[in-house]
Amino acid sequence: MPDVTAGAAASNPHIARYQARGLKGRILSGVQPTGNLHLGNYLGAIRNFARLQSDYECLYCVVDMHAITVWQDPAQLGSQTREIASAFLAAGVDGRKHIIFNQSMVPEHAQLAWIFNCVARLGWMNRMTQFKEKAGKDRENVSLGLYAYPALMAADILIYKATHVPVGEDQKQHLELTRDIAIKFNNDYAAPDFFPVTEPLIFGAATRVMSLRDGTKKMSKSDPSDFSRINLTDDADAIAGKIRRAKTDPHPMPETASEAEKRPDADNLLGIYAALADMEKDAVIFEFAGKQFSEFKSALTELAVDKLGPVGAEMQRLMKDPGHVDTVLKDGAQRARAIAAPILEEVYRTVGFLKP
Ligand code: AQP
Repeated sequence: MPDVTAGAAASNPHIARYQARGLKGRILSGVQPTGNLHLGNYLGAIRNFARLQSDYECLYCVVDMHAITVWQDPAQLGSQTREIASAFLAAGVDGRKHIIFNQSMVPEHAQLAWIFNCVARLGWMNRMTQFKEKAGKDRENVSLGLYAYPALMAADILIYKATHVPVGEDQKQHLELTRDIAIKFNNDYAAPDFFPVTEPLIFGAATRVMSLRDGTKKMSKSDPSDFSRINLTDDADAIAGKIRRAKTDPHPMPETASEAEKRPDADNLLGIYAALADMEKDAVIFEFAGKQFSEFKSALTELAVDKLGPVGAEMQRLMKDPGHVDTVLKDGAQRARAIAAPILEEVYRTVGFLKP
């Protein structure tokens, strides 16, 4: 694991506090329970959650309040929430040592989000590319929540004064907004260093996994084609079928990194292979240079089944035991509130709200 915090601690009193305890900081990260959890979510975020837990104090959140910024069937949302919590556990996150919870069980997130709605500027929100992509041409008809989403995300992070957030590349802009909100709050309320200026943790060979049907488009839960993504609950046959049908081009495998970059579908599959095998992409390019895609796809299938099979099987096992997952979430929420409530109290005092 790269020491991405090196150098940051000296200028950041929040990080220094954790260093005194032999840790690198406090992490908060979340995943939306919007169904179809996929390889991108796993490689870009969830797998890293487990890898970071020996160096950081971690809070991992199923962000159900973010999920309802687009319509979610109430009859499905509970099981979708348990699915994400099961993925955290199956990926190896220790729910006793760290905190796994769902966002709506900790009302302090929404309370701080309102204050951040009043700190963030409209101009900042108007620049958010994810909103533009998700709203598309139907802007007038999307929810206000979808527009305000990044302010809630800032609250998710800062209600715990988290110092680091592991995310995929697509969340980088939202993280920058979180930093802007923290800086503006600290300045506006003359509270230097009240909120940390959170550092993103974006690392690995697959920080942006692309669709298997179109190497220029992000792999996403909401893509109507199930063949565009590998779901974490896919069995070996499904994984093999999707990799076999993954879009490629008529040439043999690329021979250099610069050649791969010009061939997005091949580049994406090479990145997935590198991430799953924990190899540098250059080493994978070298290994398969000039070979046929069929040979590479067989090797990728074997690797993907080997690495994802146990995670998917453990998720399925946990999802058959909803009582256990609910206990993990409830216990996590209680421990999360114990951290969040005093921070919100400080915020309210700083803002000038009277106490009840
Ligand atoms: N394709 C991806 N490659 C790498 N990382 C990714 N993440 C998402 N897609 C990729 C990372 O997964 C974490 C959880 O994401 P999320 O579910 O909260 O929201 P999202 O980014 O909106 O995910 P999707 O799959 O793209 O959902 P839809 O289709 O609903 O928009 C984040 O850390 C994210 O970076």
